Amino acid sequence: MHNETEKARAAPRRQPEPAPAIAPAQSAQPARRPDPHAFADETMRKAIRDGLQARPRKLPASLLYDALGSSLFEAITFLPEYEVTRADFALLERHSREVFDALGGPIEVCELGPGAGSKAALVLRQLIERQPTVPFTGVDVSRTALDQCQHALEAIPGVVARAQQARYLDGLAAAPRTEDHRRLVLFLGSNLSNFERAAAARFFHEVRAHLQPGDGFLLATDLDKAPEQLIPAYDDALGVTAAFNRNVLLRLNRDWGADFPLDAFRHRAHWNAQARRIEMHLEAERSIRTRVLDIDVLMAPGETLWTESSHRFTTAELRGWGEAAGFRCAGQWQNAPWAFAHSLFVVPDRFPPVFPPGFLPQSSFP
Ligand code: AVI
Repeated sequence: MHNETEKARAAPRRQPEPAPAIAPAQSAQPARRPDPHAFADETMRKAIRDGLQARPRKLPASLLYDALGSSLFEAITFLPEYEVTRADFALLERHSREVFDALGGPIEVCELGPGAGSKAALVLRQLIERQPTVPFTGVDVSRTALDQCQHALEAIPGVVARAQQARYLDGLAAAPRTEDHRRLVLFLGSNLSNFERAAAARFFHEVRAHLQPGDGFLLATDLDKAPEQLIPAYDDALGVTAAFNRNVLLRLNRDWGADFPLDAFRHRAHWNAQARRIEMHLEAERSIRTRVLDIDVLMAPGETLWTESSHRFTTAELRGWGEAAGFRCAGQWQNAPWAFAHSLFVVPDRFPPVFPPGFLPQSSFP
């Protein structure tokens, strides 16, 4: 469940689920599932068309997250090679109370992309020991994910869980506030990894603009590490990540009228050292000819479709972005040997408003 920035624009972990297929009678057109979110559908159509015509060809990463893709991602989080999720849980287990202490209380929690709610449950079980009730809002574009999350949290006495079906920042703006509570925004699972770096830096400003003095932003991110350690996490022995990646072709065929032969594409995960990211591609093993939307796609053997980027960060880089957005970094906790960090950013009391770069005309600055 994710993703207004690169991830929300391009890679929410779960997209609005399409409605059941309605095949138009006697139509020569392949059946396409109408998307109830027509705007999202139009945005996706444009992204697919533009991406297929770009070089390298690049597809919106949100294509990875239909119902099957989200389930495959869930499976990835259990793979021995993919330590990201376990590191996130371990830090939440160890340091949530220090996060609460740093904020003071009482606290309300708002999670951007809560998935099935298991991380929120871990946090809220600890928070409920300190205050009689905890208001919680989960923000996601997926109704299914929100329902699962709400179900998981209902089991915790004292938690008042609400759902906002929206993109991250819209949902954050709309989430009702509880009087005299400090808001703790959770953005976990290293979802920031799937943003382009510039969008990641911008996201801090965007979140900051929706918070008040005393509020906190807890960000979980995977850190730089040796490619030998990282690549297996994106090219696992069981082939789950390969299936997760190839599911994009399945979606293009089913929902967008393409007929990519799935067996002609190989999953590729490679480390781009300069950009400090893992890139997932689908590499054509033979010549491919298909038509998607209204464009002909001709691929030579070895040519790829770029489906996702997953960036790595340093703690200093994250702190710098947070501080540039007007936060104070109140703590960073790291996991080892799998390098992963939780960073807590707090809006200082009495801090001048900070605007994203370009928000004000240049002449406004001295
Ligand atoms: C959701 N996101 C943080 C995952 C990642 O690690 O970038 C998505 C993923 N892609 C392949 N494996 C997992």
